[in-house]
Amino acid sequence: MSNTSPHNPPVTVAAQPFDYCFDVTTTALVIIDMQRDFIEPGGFGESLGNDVSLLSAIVPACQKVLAAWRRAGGVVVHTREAHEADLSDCPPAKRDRGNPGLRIGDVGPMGRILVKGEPGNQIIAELAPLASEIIIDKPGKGAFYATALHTTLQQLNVTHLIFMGVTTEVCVQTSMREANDRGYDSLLLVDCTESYFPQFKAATIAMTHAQGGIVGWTSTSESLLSALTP
Ligand code: C5J
Repeated sequence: MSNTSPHNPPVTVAAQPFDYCFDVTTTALVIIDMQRDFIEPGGFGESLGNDVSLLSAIVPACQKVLAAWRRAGGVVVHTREAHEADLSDCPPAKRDRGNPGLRIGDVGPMGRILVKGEPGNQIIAELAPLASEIIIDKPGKGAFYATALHTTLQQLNVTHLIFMGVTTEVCVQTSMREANDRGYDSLLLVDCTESYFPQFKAATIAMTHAQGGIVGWTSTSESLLSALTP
């Protein structure tokens, strides 16, 4: 894919393993699964036995990046891990695995776990999508599996993706790998993604930019913000 359009000044972000260059008009900010189910008590994340307070710490940095990206006029994509009410798109193995306190589709404090339209399935208020922004409901961990994301991005001539969201080693990493295989150049903002397991986050960041950026690039919100407003 081409790196920059000849009509727009490229933006260069200090990143690992080397600078990440993009053009705002061909780049989307992709915010993975910042939904109440993962960030707030009573949702899917907590039902699996996780400490959800770890994840809410990234919200202020995500807000700053989202505000700057909106000012720059870039495409914004929000994803939600979300199943149909009849769970027809939820493989039994996904629902049955482990021993969660609440399974996908069960009724919890924020409605049915990981089901479309339920209160817990909404993006947190701090990062609420604007009407003009793209929302992708995804039945899998990856944002490209069984969704219109790739087609939508192709229609918008998007070639570069900047990732934020949760959890780093599950839905974020899976989506970045899917993007990589489809030819996108992806950047992960390390202070705008979080895991319930710090060691998994660290490993994901390392394996993303290893081997010359085998999956993509990593950087910080500060580096992106200073590159957007030189
Ligand atoms: C998980 C996600 N962790 N959004 N989902 O099950 O990463």
